[in-house]
Amino acid sequence: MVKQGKTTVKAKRLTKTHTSNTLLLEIAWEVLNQVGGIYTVIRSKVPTVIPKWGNNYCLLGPYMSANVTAEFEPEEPLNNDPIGRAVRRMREKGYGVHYGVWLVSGRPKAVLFDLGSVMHKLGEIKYLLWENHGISTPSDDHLLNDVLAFGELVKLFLTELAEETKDSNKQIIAHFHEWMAASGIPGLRKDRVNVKTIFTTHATLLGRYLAMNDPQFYDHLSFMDWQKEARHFNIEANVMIERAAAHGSHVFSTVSEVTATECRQLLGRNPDVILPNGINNQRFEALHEFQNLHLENKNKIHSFTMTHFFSNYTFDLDKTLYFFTSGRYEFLNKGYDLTLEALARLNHRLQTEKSDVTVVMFFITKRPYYSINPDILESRALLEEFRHVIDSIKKQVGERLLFDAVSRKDTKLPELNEFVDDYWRLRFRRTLQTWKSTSLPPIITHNLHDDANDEILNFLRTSNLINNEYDRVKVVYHPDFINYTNPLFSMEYGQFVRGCHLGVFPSYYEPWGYTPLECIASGVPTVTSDLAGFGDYVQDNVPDHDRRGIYLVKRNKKSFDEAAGNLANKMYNYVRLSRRDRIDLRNRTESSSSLFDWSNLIRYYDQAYLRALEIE
Ligand code: U2F
Ligand code: UDP
Ligand code: G6P
Repeated sequence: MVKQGKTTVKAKRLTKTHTSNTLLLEIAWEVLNQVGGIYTVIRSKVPTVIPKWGNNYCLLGPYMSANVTAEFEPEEPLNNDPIGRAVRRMREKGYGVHYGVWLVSGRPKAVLFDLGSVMHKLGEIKYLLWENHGISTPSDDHLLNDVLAFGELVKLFLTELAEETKDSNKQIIAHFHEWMAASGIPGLRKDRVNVKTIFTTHATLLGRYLAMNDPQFYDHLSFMDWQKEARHFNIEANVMIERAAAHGSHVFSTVSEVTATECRQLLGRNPDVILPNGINNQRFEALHEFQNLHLENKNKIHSFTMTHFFSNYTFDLDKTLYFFTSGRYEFLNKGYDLTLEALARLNHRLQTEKSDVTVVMFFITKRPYYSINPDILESRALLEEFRHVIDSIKKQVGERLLFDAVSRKDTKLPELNEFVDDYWRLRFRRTLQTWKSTSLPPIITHNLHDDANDEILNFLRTSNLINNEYDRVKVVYHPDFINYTNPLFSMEYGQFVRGCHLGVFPSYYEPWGYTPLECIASGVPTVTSDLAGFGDYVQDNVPDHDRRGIYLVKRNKKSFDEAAGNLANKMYNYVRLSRRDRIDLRNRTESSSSLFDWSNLIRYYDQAYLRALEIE
């Protein structure tokens, strides 16, 4: 039995006979081209797909020259492979088609299309889209033009492939991800090309726009007039392509029940299957090492904390907990508003009960900025200076103490201060003097372009959550993603996650959401919400999620105030755990990650493929 969202379906099994008699093509804008989450879906899934489908599996994507050189190994298309023959037929007709291997784990075959090679036909493509499917497209939209070119090339390729296999017993499944890959679906159906089509949407275009602009999105969803709204946001052609793909595909799917509701309302078709997103656990697996990695990376974050706070005031690092949130800057969609409100409440509660715990909350997101705050860079330089001076003093004292010890007549301990030169004493004192600061530790690490209108900053300032010494909750807003080249942490994002104690992702709009899953795989407890696709999946499929350190904030049909209270309580309960409790919890969290590994979740894809194959 397979639990499919809120219903349970009797599962048939995808057998070796199915996979050896079927060519499976997965088509996405993000094949060898990282833009957002779909890249992660495809790439992380490959190692689970290849052992099943082998040479019958192939990815189709647009040829983006900048990415391709490093990750793509061109190969000669072979004549004994129908995919290779279809590539040759396309080339003979003058289309730019690259064939080779994507050099990632699993090494899948990939066919990449040169969009320019079909642009001369753009007028005709647009005319037929209007004539046959009633979709009129503007002429000056470059993205849309690229989407149509890609869709056409995919359609032509699948047509050639169907021609190549027509005398064999091979079937073809073409699995399209997101509207940007799927503009060829209506044409494939109209031309009755012998290909089974699956369309998976990872959000609806309108849903994302509406959720960002309407605080009562879910209440209004069932009354929305899709056409009126699409015109309002000036995305009518895009939405019509999305609808045409949804209605035209043999099997329609999305990534969560949450997005399925949106599909019903805004696309007018109920998804046939839900395809939850998994992870590739192997990429995270640290076996028994993961607790040590937490400590190691937490120490690196401690070093940031000392630099950031200790020139003004100090607190006990051993009683400091690191919370974080991360992702695109969508203040309401990602639940940053709720997180801030809950932090303010947590701060108040911890102050009232005179807690000796400090919570440092990081907001890791992307906003346009001019530079890193120079004061922070100076603190960093001073900390380095301290390290250098202290190392020199240590060395000097060490050498002199050894000399003193071996030449000493008595057994008295010498006065160590005497071993330090005046030069180093003075340098130490000077650094100390410059280090001491009277201004409060900054709440943001960078100088933003639009500091005055930033929603996170405005909240922090109006609620006076500005890193006062007496605050038990401190905030560090880092408006850039974290990586090695980023000087403040000098860590990769994954290491940063491991060093933290709790990931906070109470999204309002989130078709799936990889960030909480990545926390779990790293053994870091995490908060999600019942409005996020992942949270909804957990609610239905993992009844003991609390015990596993996967916390769900109830946002569905709850007021902002209730949800904020709920989140604040969850944070507070975490703060009250002892170190032993935290270690145990991390163990349970980490061991839960197998629930979300592709080896487990691939079964939903199998069901979709079986369903497609059953369609006459
Ligand atoms: C959905 O996530 P997506 O990644 O598809 O969300 P989008 O809004 O379509 O893409 C946003 C990503 O694109 C990036 C940006 C995001 O990572 O940083 N980006 C960019 O790099 N340059 C640009 O000019 C514009 C955008 C969904 F929302 C998630 O909940 C799911 O987890 C995911 C996978 O199913 O699909
Ligand atoms: N991420 C990152 N560096 C950061 C913060 C986030 O690489 O500093 C990545 C994170 O690992 C995750 C992705 O951004 O894979 C966000 O994906 P999610 O599904 O949560 O949201 P989406 O952007 O797709 O809506
Ligand atoms: C890991 C280490 C422990 C350490 C702990 C700190 O579990 O193996 O030795 O005590 O991290 O945990 P904490 O939750 O306090 O950061």
